[in-house]
Amino acid sequence: MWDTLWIDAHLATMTAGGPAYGAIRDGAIAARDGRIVWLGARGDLPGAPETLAKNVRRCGGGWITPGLVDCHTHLVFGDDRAREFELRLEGASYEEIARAGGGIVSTVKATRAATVDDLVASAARRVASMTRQGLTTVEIKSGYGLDLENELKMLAVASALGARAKVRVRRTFLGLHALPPEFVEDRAAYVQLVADVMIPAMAGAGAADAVDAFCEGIGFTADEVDYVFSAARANGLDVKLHAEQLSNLHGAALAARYAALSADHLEYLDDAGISAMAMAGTVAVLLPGAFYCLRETQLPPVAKLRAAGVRLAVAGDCNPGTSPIASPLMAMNMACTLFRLTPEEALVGMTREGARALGMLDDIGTLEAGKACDLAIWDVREPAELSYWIGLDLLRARVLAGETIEGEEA
Ligand code: DI6
Ligand code: FE
Repeated sequence: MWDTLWIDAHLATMTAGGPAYGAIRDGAIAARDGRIVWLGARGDLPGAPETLAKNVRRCGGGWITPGLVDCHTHLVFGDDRAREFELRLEGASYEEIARAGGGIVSTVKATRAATVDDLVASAARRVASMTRQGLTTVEIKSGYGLDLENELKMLAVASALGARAKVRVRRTFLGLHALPPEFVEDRAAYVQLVADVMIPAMAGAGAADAVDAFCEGIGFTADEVDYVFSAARANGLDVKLHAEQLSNLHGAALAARYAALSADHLEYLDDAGISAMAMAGTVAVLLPGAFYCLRETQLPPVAKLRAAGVRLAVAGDCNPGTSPIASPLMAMNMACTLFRLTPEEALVGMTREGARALGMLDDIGTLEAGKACDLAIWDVREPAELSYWIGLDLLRARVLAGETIEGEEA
């Protein structure tokens, strides 16, 4: 007997190669022990619903998608940067503010001063907004501690959020985010500390799942990233990279050389970077929220990425500086409006490709028998509505590992 069977809904399985959205109209999906054990057309159920499952949930004729997967966030941080938002509206650029000691470094000060409890409380509010939009997996980066103790503190907060908000959390160590104030005279020493001390400590403690870096004029050079990536690999950690966001330092090609899970942002990506990513199977993570908030005009080369067969994920980049957005659906809307993704690509990007970008596609990201039963159940008539509406409450229920966490099905 199954634990739970959901009916009266269409399924957007998000599997590739079949109909749009991998749709199964008038479908049914069943879970046992937290995993999907059966899905298909309701007419193909092997018996009457009540004879098949302990709980039968009716979904009002809406759509069931995989729970949303936001594969790139920095949602743990102290304080906020509303003041910097005002300065930018008065004409200061993001880079000017960063070079003047504001920007990321100001969040580092606030994050170092915050306790674990402070950080859990402020971040829990942001995660709650996201789970109310069907989020079941989120990646959370460190990068506002910039010393071992505070980076570990941030990753511990990330883990605590998973249990508290009932989401799956992937933790990424972003040591090369900004140069901490105490190392301004000696960048090489900081890069060495990250590679030779912090990464082995993170790996030894099982504190992080992957390593990221900010490869940028105001961040770190490709050589510095290269050095840190070899340490990550030597310690058995996956890598990913903030690449080509504000300029082209050929970070995506470097990431591809390390078979990175993803290269993210990519506004200034060139043709060589696209081919390298295609060859390596590195996912392109598009972050339209940062593009929007920075009023960027250089578009990522979406059509060329598509043509080269590079997989496209969409993520929120929730952070206090360039993307104060706690809404995966808003990121999907922006991916369509600003980057010209189709609504189907946007949803694929926030489910299947987000999961691939986290190395979790075997377990989540599509509706398939054997995967974790993480579902978002929506009051929509067509899945395109998920990218279409702005600010409308669309979620009917959220299911994590077979358990209804939020909302209710009759
Ligand atoms: N790129 C971004 O958009 C964020 N980090 C990064 O490497 C910005 C983070 C911040 O401004 O606090
Ligand atoms: Fe980011």
